[in-house]
Amino acid sequence: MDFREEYSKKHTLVENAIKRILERYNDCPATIYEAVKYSLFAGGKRIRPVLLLSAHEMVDGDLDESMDLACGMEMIHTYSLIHDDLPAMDNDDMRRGKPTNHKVFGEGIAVLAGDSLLNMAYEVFLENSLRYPDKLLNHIKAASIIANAAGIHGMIGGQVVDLEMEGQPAEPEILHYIHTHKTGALIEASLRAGLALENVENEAHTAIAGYGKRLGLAFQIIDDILDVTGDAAKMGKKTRSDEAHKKVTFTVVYGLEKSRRMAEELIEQAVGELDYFGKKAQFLKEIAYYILRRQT
Ligand code: GRG
Repeated sequence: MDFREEYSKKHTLVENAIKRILERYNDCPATIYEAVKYSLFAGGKRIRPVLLLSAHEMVDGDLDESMDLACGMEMIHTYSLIHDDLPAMDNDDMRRGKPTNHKVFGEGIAVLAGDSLLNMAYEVFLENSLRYPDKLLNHIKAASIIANAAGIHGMIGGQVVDLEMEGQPAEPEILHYIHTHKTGALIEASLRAGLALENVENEAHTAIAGYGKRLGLAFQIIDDILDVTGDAAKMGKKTRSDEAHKKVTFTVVYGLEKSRRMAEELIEQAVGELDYFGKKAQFLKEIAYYILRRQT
């Protein structure tokens, strides 16, 4: 199977699984159901769930077992985007080519839609773990990796520093902290959680974390580059938004060319980390190159 086919197959599996999970909530108040559904199905790339499933598959895991974790990860990601777009944060009107959640449903409902998605993720993790009593510890470990990465030691910590640093002089160390936490943490956690579901050697955990850290940072460097050079129509949101918010970014600190080179180097190193897994790592290696050439 070629890369596109494989990605699209996993994307569809995630799409269908999220739909099935959401149906369990269709008896809740209609407004919040619609608000949650609107952002969950606004056309995301589903990169984090695809990474989680692929890491699990690489160590011979059964995708039925990791699917709910993958969907929960996408719910956490979607919540973060809804909240990030709010007037109190980045105040963005468009996301994925559509009006942002608060533009359609109002700020109060958008806050609650984000909260609902975050809560839903942990409901899904806990319910799923009960289906695997023999592997309860693996499931708790995987959920705990994700919870940690989404919290103040991870994404929220990065977002706080990102907000605080707006308009401040760009220091490389702070930039690194923001990017590895705000964006990198969930990407790395997706991969580590996929592995945590199976009992693998310590070297495997080290290799996947090495891959995930580099991939996550490269993902955000590419995001910084696309914010300057990307096509707003293709991306479905305003470009040059970092400049407007006076954000600390790689392109500000290192310039476009050096940022691109740094992303390329990180991707090569990330791919190298996967050699540990031999041929089974082929798809994750290809995802790394996909991230490097992404236009959206
Ligand atoms: C509000 C707690 C909280 C955190 C927000 C994720 C985030 C932290 C802010 C988003 C700001 C942003 C656009 C960062 C760039 C990297 C990023 C997360 C891009 C969006 O992810 P993609 O490209 O989006 O995977 P899709 O739409 O494909 O799901």
